[in-house]
Amino acid sequence: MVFQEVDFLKLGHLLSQEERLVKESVRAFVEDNVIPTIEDDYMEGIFPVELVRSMGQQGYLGAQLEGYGCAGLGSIAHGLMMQELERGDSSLRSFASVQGALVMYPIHAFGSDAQRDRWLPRLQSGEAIGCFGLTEPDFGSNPAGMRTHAVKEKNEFVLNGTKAWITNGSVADVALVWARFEEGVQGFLVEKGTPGFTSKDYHNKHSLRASITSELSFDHCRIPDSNRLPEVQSLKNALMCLNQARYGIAWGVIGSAMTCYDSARRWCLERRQFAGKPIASHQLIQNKLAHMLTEITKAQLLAFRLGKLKDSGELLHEQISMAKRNNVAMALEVARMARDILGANGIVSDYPVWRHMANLETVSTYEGTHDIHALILGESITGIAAFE
Ligand code: TGC
Ligand code: FAD
Repeated sequence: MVFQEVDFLKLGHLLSQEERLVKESVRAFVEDNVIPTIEDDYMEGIFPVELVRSMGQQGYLGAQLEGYGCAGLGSIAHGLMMQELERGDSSLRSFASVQGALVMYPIHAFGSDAQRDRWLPRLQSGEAIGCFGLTEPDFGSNPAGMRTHAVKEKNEFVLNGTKAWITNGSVADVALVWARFEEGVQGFLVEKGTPGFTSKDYHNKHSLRASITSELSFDHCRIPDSNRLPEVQSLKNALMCLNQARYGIAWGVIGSAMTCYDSARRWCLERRQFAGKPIASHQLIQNKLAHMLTEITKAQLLAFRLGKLKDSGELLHEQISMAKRNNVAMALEVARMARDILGANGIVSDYPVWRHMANLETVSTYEGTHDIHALILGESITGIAAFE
């Protein structure tokens, strides 16, 4: 079944030729390589790792960066890429977010020339996989409390601690691990096979089932000085990485919402109840469709404006918080409404709705929960931090 574009305000008219091409080519990639198999992968709890190299070849990894083989896309094109990947499944957008925004971006921005030369081309092509370890079992929303720490011994750092809920953890060739060192927080590149570095996957997830999530442990791992990101000053550098990923999420979830809305619209035109009329003929159903389309359209406007601000260098992290918070909540609401409209069929894997709905529960929690983003906005409005 061919997906019908959701563009009520004709925002497509505002796109450049390059932006349109990016959207169409990622959409075709997802239609051909993801949609036919993703329900099975999801049900079996498998990340389609074979897609990583193709995503690299297509230029989807670190596409917002310049050099090292990266596509150097503008922010709107990059956002549309995330939208189309997430229309397939949040696991693909998540993979691209972690690789591009949380691993390649910090190496690009805060790494040494040697680190950039060693890792960026391989991460861009998908030859290597990265992961980002910030969260710990006891410190999620408040990473500043982290216990993972590094101690300097001659030309090495000795790293100890545990990171929790790490996307790509067990398949990563390199883990960017944030650890307390003396007064500040530093970022370390911990390579696969480093003695004392182990990982264990979570196998009991009801959400993001087509994604790998792992716990990472560091037991007296010896990390050479050359694997510390030299330009990192503090935890603020880790928060800067989150901005890049949250931007991608604000766009990505529009893809999930679009496909749920499209499934519901088609379904209610076909499904007949009471006097043989399609359920689409009832006002209550139409009210739901009107609400879904309006909320998707508002989210598109928000994402579009965010992209323009990002390109002009004016984007504030509070603005990203507003868009991440609003757009994920919008997508979750649209997915739940679509689930309702499909009735019993809303819970089976013949339709993409339940999978997106369950994925979006994670997306609402990771990269700053819905309420943490409210507090970030609250601090921006009042000047008072209400986290403690
Ligand atoms: P706070 O005292 O508020 O700030 C310290 C300094 O950092 C600045 N800052 C930021 N700068 C850039 N970008 C941001 N997003 C920033 N947020 C804060 C701030 O202005 C200050 O600067 P300065 O110059 O005054 O020193 O720091 P805090 O430790 O109290 O943190 C506040 C809080 C709660 C907002 C922060 O900890 C937070 O964002 N918590 C949420 C944690 C989170 O989002 N974790 C995500 C883990 S990674 C993940 O989930 C990957 S999922 C996979 C995928 O993306 O697909
Ligand atoms: P908590 O911080 O314990 O929050 C629990 C609840 O309390 C939430 O509702 C929250 O809003 C609320 N709360 C917390 N503090 C306050 C407060 N001050 N005021 C009011 N309410 C509050 N992390 C990584 O570092 N790298 C990854 O690759 C990664 N991938 C992930 C993949 C998946 C599938 C999942 C589920 C998570 C992933 N995470 C990752 C972790 C994610 O970032 C954290 O789950 C998230 O930051 C929230 O932390 P927490 O789960 O510990 O919840």
